[in-house]
Amino acid sequence: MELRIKITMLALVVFLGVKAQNPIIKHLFTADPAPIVYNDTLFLYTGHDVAPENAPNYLMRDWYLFSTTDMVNWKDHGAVLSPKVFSWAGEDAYAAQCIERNGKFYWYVAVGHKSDENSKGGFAIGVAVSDRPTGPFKDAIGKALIVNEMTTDVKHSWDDIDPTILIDDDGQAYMYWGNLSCRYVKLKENMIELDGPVTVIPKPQNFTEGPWIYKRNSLYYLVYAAKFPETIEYCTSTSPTGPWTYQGVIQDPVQNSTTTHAGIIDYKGKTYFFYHNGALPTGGNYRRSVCVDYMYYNPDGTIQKVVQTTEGVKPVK
Ligand code: FUB
Repeated sequence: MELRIKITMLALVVFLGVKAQNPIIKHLFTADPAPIVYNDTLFLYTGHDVAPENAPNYLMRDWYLFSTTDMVNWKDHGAVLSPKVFSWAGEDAYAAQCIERNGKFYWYVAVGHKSDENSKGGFAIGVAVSDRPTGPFKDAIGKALIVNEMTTDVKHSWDDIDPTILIDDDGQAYMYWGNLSCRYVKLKENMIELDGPVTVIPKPQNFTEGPWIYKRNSLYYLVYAAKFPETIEYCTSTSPTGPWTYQGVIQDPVQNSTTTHAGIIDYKGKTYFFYHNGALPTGGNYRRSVCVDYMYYNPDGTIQKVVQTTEGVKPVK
């Protein structure tokens, strides 16, 4: 009898162990997920929290890359980019997004700026480039694409963070970003030069930070972290330049972290919603972990509330 109970418990542990996919990265703290699909592989670019337990702020010194072809087995490619690549950058490696254009991979990053002739400091947006999704990446410009002095509608020094990119069907590229103010700018085809003025979007309802832009069935989606503690909410528009219509909440606050950050992608027939929480042992606001759950659209294109699970998603072939 005792043996049978032990076997049953073991089977349960194995069963639960196999099922508990979230957080998907368990051997280090990761944040700010940004997925892309390239050549049938899903590449997941993330931030990396290294703050000690009980630290009062972020400590983020590099960006990581993971990949999968089945949504449950993740390959760790390591810290493939760090602020050291940018001679003008300080140390803070905040949210970023890598996209592919014409066989090159452009990784837009939020990073601290040293005080120099181009900026007095604060957060800036830089671009790294590589011929492969896995790097090596180098500074694509030799200076920041956006510095704090270029945006003056809000006064804090970390308002130029969290870049996200859209390449529209006509080839025009746009970058959106911001903290407490959401802006966009057109990019030239080379992806490393501005192609017009920075435009401040009339504040999307509850906007805090972390925009994620994409187009689906001719509708543009501007998804973002809202309020604080953060939820994920979204607007839609028939144009990349707006006006934006508020559509509601996609994700409620997450376990054990005041921030969350959305990265949305279709892969092998399903839509995946990446985010972070603080659910790992010793995790918290500055020791976060990337998770993934399913996301579903209604027939009219609106998005159903994401159900956050510990099981995560099922393997795909
Ligand atoms: O990871 C640092 C910052 O926290 C990001 O830039 C924000 O989006 C929030 O997740």
